[in-house]
Amino acid sequence: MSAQDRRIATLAGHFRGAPAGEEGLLHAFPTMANSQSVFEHVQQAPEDPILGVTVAFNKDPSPLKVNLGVGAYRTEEGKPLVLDVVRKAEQQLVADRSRNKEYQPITGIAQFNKLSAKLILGANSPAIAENRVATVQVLSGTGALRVGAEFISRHYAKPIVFLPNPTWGNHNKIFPLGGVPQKPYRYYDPNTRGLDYQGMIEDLKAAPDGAVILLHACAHNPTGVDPTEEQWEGIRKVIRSKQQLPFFDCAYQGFASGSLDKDAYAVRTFVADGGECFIAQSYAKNMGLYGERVGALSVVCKSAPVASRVDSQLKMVIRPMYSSPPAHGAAIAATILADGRLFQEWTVELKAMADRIISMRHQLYDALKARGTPGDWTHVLKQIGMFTFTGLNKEQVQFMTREYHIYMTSDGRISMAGLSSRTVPHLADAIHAAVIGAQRKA
Ligand code: PLA
Repeated sequence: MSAQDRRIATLAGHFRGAPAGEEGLLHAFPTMANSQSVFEHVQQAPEDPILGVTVAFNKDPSPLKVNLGVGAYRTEEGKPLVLDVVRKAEQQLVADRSRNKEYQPITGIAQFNKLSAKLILGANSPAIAENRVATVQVLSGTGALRVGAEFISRHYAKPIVFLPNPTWGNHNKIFPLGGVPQKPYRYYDPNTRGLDYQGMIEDLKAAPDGAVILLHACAHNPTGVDPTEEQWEGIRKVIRSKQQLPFFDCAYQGFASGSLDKDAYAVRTFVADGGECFIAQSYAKNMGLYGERVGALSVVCKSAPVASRVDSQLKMVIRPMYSSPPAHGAAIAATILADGRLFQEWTVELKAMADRIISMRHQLYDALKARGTPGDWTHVLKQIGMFTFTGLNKEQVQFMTREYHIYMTSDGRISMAGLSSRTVPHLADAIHAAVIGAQRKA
């Protein structure tokens, strides 16, 4: 028998079935077809409170449906927007035959990192000039928070984070999973629909020295309520006097006021005092690069040698997590940030998005006034950024979804960026009916 014949004979033996005695043993393996799954006990998880709204929206066949759940910008025609400047940058990249698809360094595109730090800290930032900012490219804002949390849990003496109440629903999952337990601090006052400044200051004072304090750099999500410049100054003084560590989540730079510099105010005043901080930046909203996952994490340190060591340890967090970040989206952002003309074009398109959102605020406010909807709706005008925190409760939200096919998060948050002149009257009708209905019940 040749070697090949022997192998064929052995194979044929396998087809005839295992020799007696081994059969019982095979049945004992739980992965066999007739046994139960080893995952039988796994419970159906609930949909995500924000992204699950889109899942429900997609299933609704009604032509009236409007998705005001996720914070994603839409045009007046209700369509997703790819900025012209992004298309231009993308074309440049595609035309450049010298580009390849090699792995990126663990911390991403060096030029993107440099320009991201400059964007948030300002062109004349002494911290940048002194080389004491460690910036790494990460998977959008979420990735920045997750990498930052894990770094803090490994290297920071007080790994506990205080989050505003309420806050973006993913914060209180990201930090504990990254090894940093969380606690709330008072932020929003439902009675005034404004900032509970006194409560916030008291809670920061009561928080342990050295604790990490998460701050929304601008356009607080979900409330749309930001501190004034004087209030930021008071917050900064408390945080610095207690040697707490500010962690800025900056997901909406340019989307609050329409100006990139104005929206960086809070971060820049904290950096100007010479103290340290973390900054998570996302290009999802301001460049409309949502699905490209483009973001940066910066750690502003006291000295260049510390920043360099921090950078080396950020690599130790990233490498076993996802090895290195994707190239395409960050290359688009870097192309825009590096080219004066493209940068200028970007600021114009960004301002147009911010302005359209502000005009939606006015249209919604006017539509509610015109209907005589009970209540004070000035918060629709006053709140800042992508969202209005309407004050509608869970039942009212369910009613609006059921009767009007308007989709929003159950906390009453609506994405103003998802509205258009065409859909405002429909939303105003729905809010009006929900408010009147609740009054009748009461
Ligand atoms: N931080 C805040 C405050 C956010 O609102 C969001 C996104 C992120 C970070 C993360 O964004 P990124 O990872 O896409 O850069 N919040 C959205 C989307 C817009 C979401 O929930 O994922 C929202 O609808 O709240």
